[in-house]
Amino acid sequence: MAGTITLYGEGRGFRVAWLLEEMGLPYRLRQVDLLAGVEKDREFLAINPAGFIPALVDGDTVMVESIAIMEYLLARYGPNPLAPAPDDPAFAAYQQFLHMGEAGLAGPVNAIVATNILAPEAERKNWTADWALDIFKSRLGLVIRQLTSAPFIAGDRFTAADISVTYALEFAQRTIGFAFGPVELDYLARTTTRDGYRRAMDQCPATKAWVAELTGNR
Ligand SMILES: N[C@@H](CCC(=O)N[C@@H](CS)C(=O)NCC(=O)O)C(=O)O
Repeated sequence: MAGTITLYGEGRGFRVAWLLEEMGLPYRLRQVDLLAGVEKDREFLAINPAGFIPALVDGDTVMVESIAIMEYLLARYGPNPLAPAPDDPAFAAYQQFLHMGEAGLAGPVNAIVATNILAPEAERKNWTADWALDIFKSRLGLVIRQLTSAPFIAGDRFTAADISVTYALEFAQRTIGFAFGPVELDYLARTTTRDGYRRAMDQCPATKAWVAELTGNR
């Protein structure tokens, strides 16, 4: 029996909201304000004692890790064309880029963002942050190579791997001001004009306000 789906937190929770919108699954978003101090949010800490977002509650199921949550939803409420089946020629690229979006792109950017915001002034410029940026750039090279031969990251059609990678590219734009070339910008124009993306943005007020602030549209 399916339960009521509750998504805790925006941030990478945007990936999950976008997927839920694309799949047409009902859910509610429960805000988690990390800046206000997650230690004060006892209800959320009972869901994720480690205190990071996003988390998903679906009936008795409790999960963290945005990519794992996406795989759970696609398997639990699938099959769905957003997740190519193992016998689909797009399957290998799908799996690879679904995970690379976090492990090779957004994850390394996290280290740079934390350094820029939280590290003592004298420690902001350091070898590890430069290394993390090099990792991001090298994986981005694989993304660009793929996108020069196909409109979407796993091939001809939009999949959940595009949600993973699009989020990562926008995260890098918004946090470290990473400047992308025409291939990536054309790709972002394709993925972020989808109705599912717009609906997710409407459901995620903190993300929407952040983007508006960055683009001066307040
Ligand atoms: N690999 C995790 C990363 C989660 C993550 O870094 N979340 C950020 C916000 S988007 C966060 O909660 N940071 C605070 C912390 O990690 O304590 C995922 O994909 O869900």
